[in-house]
Amino acid sequence: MTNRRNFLTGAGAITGAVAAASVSKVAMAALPEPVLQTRPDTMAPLAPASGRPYNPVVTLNGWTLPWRMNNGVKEFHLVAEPVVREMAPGFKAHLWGYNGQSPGPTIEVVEGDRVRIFVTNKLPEHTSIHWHGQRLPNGMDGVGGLTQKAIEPGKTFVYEFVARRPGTFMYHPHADEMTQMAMGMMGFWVTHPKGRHPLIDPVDRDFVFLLNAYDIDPGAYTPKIMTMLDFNLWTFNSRIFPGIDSFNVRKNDKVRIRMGNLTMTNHPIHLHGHEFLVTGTDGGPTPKSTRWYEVTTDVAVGQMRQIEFVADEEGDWAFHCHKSHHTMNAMGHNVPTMIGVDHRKVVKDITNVVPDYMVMGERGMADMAEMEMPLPDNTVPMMTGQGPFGSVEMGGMFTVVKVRADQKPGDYKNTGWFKHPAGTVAYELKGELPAPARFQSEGSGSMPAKSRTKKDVEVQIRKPSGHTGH
Ligand SMILES: [Cu+2]
Repeated sequence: MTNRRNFLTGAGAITGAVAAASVSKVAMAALPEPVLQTRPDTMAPLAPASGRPYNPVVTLNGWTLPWRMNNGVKEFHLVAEPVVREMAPGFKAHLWGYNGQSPGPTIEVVEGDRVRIFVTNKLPEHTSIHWHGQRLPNGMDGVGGLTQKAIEPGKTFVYEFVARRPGTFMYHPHADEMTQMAMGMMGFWVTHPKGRHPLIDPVDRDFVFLLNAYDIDPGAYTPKIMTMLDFNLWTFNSRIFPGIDSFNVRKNDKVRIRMGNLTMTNHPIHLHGHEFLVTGTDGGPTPKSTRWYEVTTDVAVGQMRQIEFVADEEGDWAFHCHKSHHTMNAMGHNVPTMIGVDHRKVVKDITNVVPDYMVMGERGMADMAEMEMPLPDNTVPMMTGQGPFGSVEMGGMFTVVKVRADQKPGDYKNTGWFKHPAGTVAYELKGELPAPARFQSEGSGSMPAKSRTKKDVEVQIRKPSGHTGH
């Protein structure tokens, strides 16, 4: 993680070039300088330099957009443009986004703030921005064709409204939406309450990220935009495990995690080791009477959820989508299940024809994580990630909440793997196994058939389909 000073210094050099390329010098004077980010790291929270105070959020593998105050109005400048996003070390994607990254920067304001957002279009086609969940004048809602003219390439539009409702929001185009969202155009928005709010508790750490998905063939750089369901990269903020940073918190911190779903399927998000409450949606904070403890919450398409918990158990706690295919990276989907199939007899025949033939998945797919298979450039293994005890065998929508007693308040640094106290790790049993106690009812069912035969049924495995057995 870098500090704010570093990233502003780094962004400064790029800013000039963008400004010159996008708008004239005269027009520029009226616009706040666009701030760009070229790195995919989780940036330190951006403490408000002007306007009313609040406790800033931390964007997972992202950053918050600085603003300038102009006669009491908070002015932001978003630049819609092609970007290169590192999705994981060794894997870069050519996406579209805002201000150098996909997703775009998080926008943070305070309830009651008047906000003016300049949107410059540097894409090869027109765009618009819809401010998902906000109360605003209809003409500021950002639906191309319906509430405004689309923003043509090279043009800058201005959106202006008062952030009336505190809560968790997002922004995304409402013009050629399928293409532009498949390419990564989206961002997070948080409106902080203007004072103590009966339904919004102060927290020690407040994290945000978007659930998104891409279809990029192994070795390719650009997403396939026509894909509707069969995506192969399931991402938190356009990052895949092991490229997603951990949530680093101090023991007993009250933690809030806000997430929004801009994929085309639902994601049951699961936290290990703690129970949480869903304290808000994109409709605002939830009434207290509707809150109950859970360890998984489903985030449906186009929804936002904010969860809260007290991180009172030290350790490295998995945090992931519970759809097991969403914790995998790019893979071929047409792989037959080979578990339990004895390949020994056929392997010899096949290797006569295909010398490099390799038997996969005979004992499950875990071998895939360790196999040093040749991969094309610019991709990552299907399941990977080295933990302190071996491969984590994960990908996609997976990260870790690291709860540490010695994490300093306000410090978001990753301090490495948890050191488990002696005697608290699952261990291998050495010595003789006790005889298993069994019930006598195996296979009987709740209502045994009248004339059940004792004969074993033989099952033949015939896969892949299209092949006939012998
Ligand atoms: Cu999922």
